[in-house]
Amino acid sequence: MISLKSIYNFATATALFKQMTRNNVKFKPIMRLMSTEKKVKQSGGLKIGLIGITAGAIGGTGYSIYKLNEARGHIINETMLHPILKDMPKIEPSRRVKYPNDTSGLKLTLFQYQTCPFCCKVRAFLDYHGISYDVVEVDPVLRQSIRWSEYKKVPILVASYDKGYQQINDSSMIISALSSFLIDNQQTLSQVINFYPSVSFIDDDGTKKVEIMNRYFLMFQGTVPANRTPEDMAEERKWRKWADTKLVHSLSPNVYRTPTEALQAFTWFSDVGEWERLFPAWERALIVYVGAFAMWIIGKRLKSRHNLKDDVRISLYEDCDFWVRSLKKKGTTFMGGSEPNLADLAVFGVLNSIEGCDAFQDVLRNTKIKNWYNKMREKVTSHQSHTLNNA
Ligand SMILES: N[C@@H](CCC(=O)N[C@@H](CS)C(=O)NCC(=O)O)C(=O)O
Repeated sequence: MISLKSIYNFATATALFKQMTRNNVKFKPIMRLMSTEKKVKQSGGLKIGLIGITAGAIGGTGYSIYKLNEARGHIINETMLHPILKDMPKIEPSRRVKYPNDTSGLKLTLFQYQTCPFCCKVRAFLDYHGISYDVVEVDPVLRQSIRWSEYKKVPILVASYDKGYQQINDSSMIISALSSFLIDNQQTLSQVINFYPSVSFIDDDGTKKVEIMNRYFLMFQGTVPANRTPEDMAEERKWRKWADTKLVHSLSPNVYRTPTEALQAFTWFSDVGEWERLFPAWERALIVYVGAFAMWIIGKRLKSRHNLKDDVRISLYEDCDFWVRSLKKKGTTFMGGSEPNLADLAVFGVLNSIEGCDAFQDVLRNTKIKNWYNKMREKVTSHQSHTLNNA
């Protein structure tokens, strides 16, 4: 599931428009008023001219200063992106996932949407390694349960440790930081976080973007695990990035391809996210119906933004086949060899987020991914407390 902020904006814009029409706000008279203002009598031409030049000079200087400052302000060090919280946000978990063999020593709370591909990646990682965690299911439209956070996307992970509560944002960063911490436990979690500085910048389209440096890198202060080589770690990073920047973009246009499919997807999101138990009926109905409608519209825009084929299913099949072909070329069951690595878990997590949608059944029927996917499912759901320690 993709940014439901857009749904919220869409809903707000619709409400605003309705209110304006209800209040009889008329657009034509406003335009007429603007044109009559232009007809101000041209008396005292010289005086007006001088005022104009002065105002222009002041305005121009101000604008130049603003532009210069803006250029300098393009890169901002976001030191507070992963803050240490003094208190745990006071929100009851929606459910607790407990693995009896968990030896990580971590106490984690995951703020998530059950079917967000980025959240599914994090859960695939935690479940595969048998690391226990609490879940707070966030309402994707109102998002009250992450109001305490300046970062407004999910997943957000809060890890409790001796000095407080470490907030970690961004799925890939969460996975890299936890892996690094668990493999090389000479370092504290906060020390690990320092390896992932963030910068923000204003993108060409004027929006603020945040880039987390090194987010696909594992960081070791002590020894590098004996079973890893620089080449296999580079390959793992490459596929993790592919899952985030390529595969994930095929999902929305496929899942929300028609109004019926969009509604079917949201009905499934509601079931697995337990929206009926967690949210009031009106809120659930708002998310399902407004969400399905808005995402059906937005899905079309995403299709052209990410250059998907006219028949969007083909793009999704091609991505899945590309992954399977690469595995075949490697000649191993998983990208990680005989056991999944972070690349397998990322691709699995992304696809797992649409498991209840028609698009996923079509993928199983029309590509060769089923064999790998089912093996991954078995690995992830067996929670065997795979040790991450440096062996
Ligand atoms: N790079 C982030 C992306 C997270 C993301 O975009 N999450 C979506 C949900 S699938 C979200 O929270 N969107 C809300 C918004 O954009 O305001 C990650 O990997 O965690």
